[in-house]
Formats: sequence, C-alpha cells, structure tokens
Amino acid sequence: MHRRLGVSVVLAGLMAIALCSVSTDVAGAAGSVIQGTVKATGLPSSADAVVYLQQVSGSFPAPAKPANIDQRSMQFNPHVLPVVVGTTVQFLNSDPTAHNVFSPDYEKYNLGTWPQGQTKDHTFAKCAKVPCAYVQLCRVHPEMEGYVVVLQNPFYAVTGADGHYKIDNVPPGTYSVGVWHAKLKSAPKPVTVDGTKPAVVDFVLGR
Ligand SMILES: [Cu+2]
Repeated sequence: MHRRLGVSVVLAGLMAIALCSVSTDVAGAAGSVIQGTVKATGLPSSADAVVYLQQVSGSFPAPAKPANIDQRSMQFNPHVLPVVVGTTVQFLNSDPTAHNVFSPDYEKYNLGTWPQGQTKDHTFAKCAKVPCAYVQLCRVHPEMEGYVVVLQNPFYAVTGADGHYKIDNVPPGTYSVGVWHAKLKSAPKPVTVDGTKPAVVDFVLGR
C-alpha cells in the first residue's frame, strides 16, 4: 500500500516536471524574429541606428540592474544606448582625466564632474512619446557625444556597421517599427508577425 503510494507520488512528480518543461519550451518558441538592414544614406557607416517597436501591449518594468555607459578613451561607450523607460543608467569614468555628463534634453540634467573609477547615475523615469533621445555631453570635452534612447518596451536592437539588426522573441501581433538615428530619419513601417515565422523590415534613412 505504502509502496504503491510512493510510486504514484514519484510518477506524478515526473509528469509535473515533464509538463513544466513542455510549457517552457512552448513559451520560449512563442516569438518571432524581426530583422533587416538600415542604410544610412551618405554616411560611411550604418551603425548606431536604433530599430524598435513603437508600442507593445503589456507593461515592461525597467531592469533591476542599471544599464552602463563608460567614458573611455574620450568617448561615450556605447555611443548609443536604448533603454526601457524607468531604467537607471550608470555612467563610469574610465579615463585618467575628469569627465562630466550633462543633457539639455527633456528634464535636463548635469551630473557634475568626477574622477577615474567613479560612477554617477541618472534614471530615465518618463517618456511621453517614444523615442525620447537624450544627447549625452561632457562640458570638459566638447567633442564627446553619446545618446540614451528611451523606449516603451525591450523589443529593440542597435545596428552594426553593416546596418543589420535583429529583434528576438516578438510576441504575435501587428506593430509599427520605428527607427531612430542621431542625424537621419525614416518613417515607421508596419509589420505583422505570427510568433513563429521571421519578418524582414528594411529602412533607408535620409535627411
Ligand atoms: Cu569628458
């Protein structure tokens, strides 16, 4: 009697594990890839364009850990950082010289000036209409420039030098795909994905 009960419990446990792994697999597969190429007309590189879904239903809490921008070799690295609204960005100074970070955009901020190895934070708490692009500048070095691009959801990608981008795991639906670039523009494009097949959306940016 006890022995049979024990076997049943073990069997039930194994079935539960099997069911769990099946549902995990299904959840993992329920998403389409949206990918393509962005051509930055007239520029030597098509890097640093942000391709993003303008609006996705649901709520997308900011990550618990801050995103990072490093001031290194007199540059903001990465040059362009997309984040979900609410994200805190931690700015690290890796150079032996003091750097500053400020932005004249939206609520405006100036984080002061700090030495090598130290960090300062700014939280991008709101964005009424995506994308909210904040230029990052340094008062000490006027040639330094970077961007934080605030978005509604985490379905975004930054293009490489060849202009290619890839957004993973997009839930089934119809979306408007936007593209942000520091100097060039293009109108958004519609896309419909079924959660399984990939979709291709290409952009040609102009003035
Ligand atoms: Cu600087």
